[in-house]
Amino acid sequence: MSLQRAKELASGVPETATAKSQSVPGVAGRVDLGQLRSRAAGNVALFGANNSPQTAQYLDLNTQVSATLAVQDEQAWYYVYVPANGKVTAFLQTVNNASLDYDLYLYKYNPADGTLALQAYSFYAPTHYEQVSTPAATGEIYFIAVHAYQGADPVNPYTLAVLYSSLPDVDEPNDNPWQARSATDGISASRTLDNAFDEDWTALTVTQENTFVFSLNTAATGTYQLHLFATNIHGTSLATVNKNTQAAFTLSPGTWYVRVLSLDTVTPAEPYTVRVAVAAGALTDIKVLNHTGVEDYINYNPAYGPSWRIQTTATFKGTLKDRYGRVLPNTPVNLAVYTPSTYRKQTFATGVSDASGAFSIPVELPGALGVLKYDFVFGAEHYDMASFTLSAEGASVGRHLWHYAYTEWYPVGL
Ligand SMILES: [Ca+2]
Ligand SMILES: [Ca+2]
Ligand SMILES: [Ca+2]
Repeated sequence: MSLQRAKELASGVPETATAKSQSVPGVAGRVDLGQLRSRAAGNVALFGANNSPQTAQYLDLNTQVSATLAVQDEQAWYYVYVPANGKVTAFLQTVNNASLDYDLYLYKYNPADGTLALQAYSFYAPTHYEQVSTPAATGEIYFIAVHAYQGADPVNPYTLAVLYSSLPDVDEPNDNPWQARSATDGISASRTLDNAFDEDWTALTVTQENTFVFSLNTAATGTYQLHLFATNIHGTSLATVNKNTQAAFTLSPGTWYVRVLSLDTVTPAEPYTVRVAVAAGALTDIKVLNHTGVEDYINYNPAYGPSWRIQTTATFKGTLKDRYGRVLPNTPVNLAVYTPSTYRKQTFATGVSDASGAFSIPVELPGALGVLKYDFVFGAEHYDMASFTLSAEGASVGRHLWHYAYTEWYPVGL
């Protein structure tokens, strides 16, 4: 297929994301598929324009067609046959003219009674492409309507492409803002881009202002991107997050839109994960418990200041809060403990904060060598310098540790 989509749009005029107030074009009467098939096999010119469901033009999946709409409110109808379970995507490259507004509709055909049921619509502003999709099963028939909502151009054509893909993810259909999945105060999803046109939209409701960390991770080789929109879904996104990176944005209460797509190729079998989560402002009340009987918060060396004494089995505890000091539940916390004097320089562990923002991460550490010693009257405690880092959603805290090895007791004099 040669059709290229303009995924990176020029700056648009701000528009709102609310659906237009126009009513969906009426579907007059029922469709007799037998008549449609004879029409497809015969001379199309005999039957006039395909401006109603009853005169819809058959399209093979994974093909495209270019045609014109001559007058405002005219419709052009097409239908496709689904050979196997999967997804049908319709993509409309509209006429590039700011005074024209074409829209796109997708209907499911009911063979029992010949009626059409609306599955999806796409109502972008002028000059923006339109796109809809639907999960589809073997043998089903879908109808597609192109509608000249405002203006028409009898000379310059639109181009309609209809694609079939076999591996849609479970959150489909979500190819446009009107088909978006809903989420509140965060997104955590694993999805795929099942064809090069696939867009995965989420409508994110933010109930209170906060800073959110956005990330998009995938092993797919294409140029996968996450785009953030406010109400202007028609123009340039407010922000872009490239795959395998993260960024933080402060969002006010209201509805935001998150779109994931690829600028070039997709790997349908390779999932991506999209995550939007409240950014951590601080990790507080940190303490390190030690289960081997050396638990203490002491000062072996005034040059470093006091810290925890650990041995081989320890638990790191604390509380995660957002930038406003509100506890941050259900958030992954990563622990790294550095023991450079031992055979294993780094030990990693993870936990998740509970409903109170509290986390508790147990970790097994290598035994210390005891290259340093802290003298007291009757002996010396041998230890190594160690350190840790706790991090979560953009915040981190770290400190040195005393990695206890053993106690050497001096001979008691007579
Ligand atoms: Ca439109
Ligand atoms: Ca998808
Ligand atoms: Ca999608």
